[in-house]
Amino acid sequence: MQLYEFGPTRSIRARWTLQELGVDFDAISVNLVAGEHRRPEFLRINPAGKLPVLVDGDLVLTESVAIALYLAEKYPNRGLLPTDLKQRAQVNRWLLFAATELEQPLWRISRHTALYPEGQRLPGDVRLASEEFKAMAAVLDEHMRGRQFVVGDRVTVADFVLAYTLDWGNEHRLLGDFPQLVAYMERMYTRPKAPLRIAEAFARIKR
Ligand SMILES: N[C@@H](CCC(=O)N[C@@H](CS)C(=O)NCC(=O)O)C(=O)O
Repeated sequence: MQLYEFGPTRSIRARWTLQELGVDFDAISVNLVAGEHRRPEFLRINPAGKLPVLVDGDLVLTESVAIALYLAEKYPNRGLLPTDLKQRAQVNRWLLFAATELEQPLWRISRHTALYPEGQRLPGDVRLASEEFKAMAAVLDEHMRGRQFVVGDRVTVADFVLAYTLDWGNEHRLLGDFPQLVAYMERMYTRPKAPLRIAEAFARIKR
């Protein structure tokens, strides 16, 4: 398997799952800062020009959450997905919650604080998105009361996706009201196979 990735990005969700599964893979770094994702050879792999991409034989898979799910399903005996249908539905629920309710406001904040050209950034949208993120973080915070993992009593792929997404929120200093979420995220990142935190991965970028 090959993982096309770039350190501090959503690639972390795929790398985390691969590392927890203990699966061998070739890591191919595509430097977004240097614009390598717009080169024709990468666009042939993902015409959207985005990371991560997993290649497994003839399967070329984009979308970080789909990659994490595919990997967990490919190795069912590693137990990263519940076998019970209702628990599995809850895993899907939290994966989608991460990718829509939590991530979308974070993506807007990242774009309007760092990615868009300065003249096109909208501080008003950063304020709105911050409030929207916090309202949804409060829902997860309440859910996590007394829990170690987001679904059931063992780790699932939803924990990796959520922990990375919370780290992203932490980068934007949005977790201040949620010490329980900070504790959950930090607990997940102390797992022996956890990837680098976003800040650490950023610090390692070769510019
Ligand atoms: N929904 C996609 C989003 C992928 C995405 O936007 N990746 C970013 C890095 S986190 C990227 O490659 N950006 C390059 C660009 O948009 O030009 C996923 O979860 O994989």
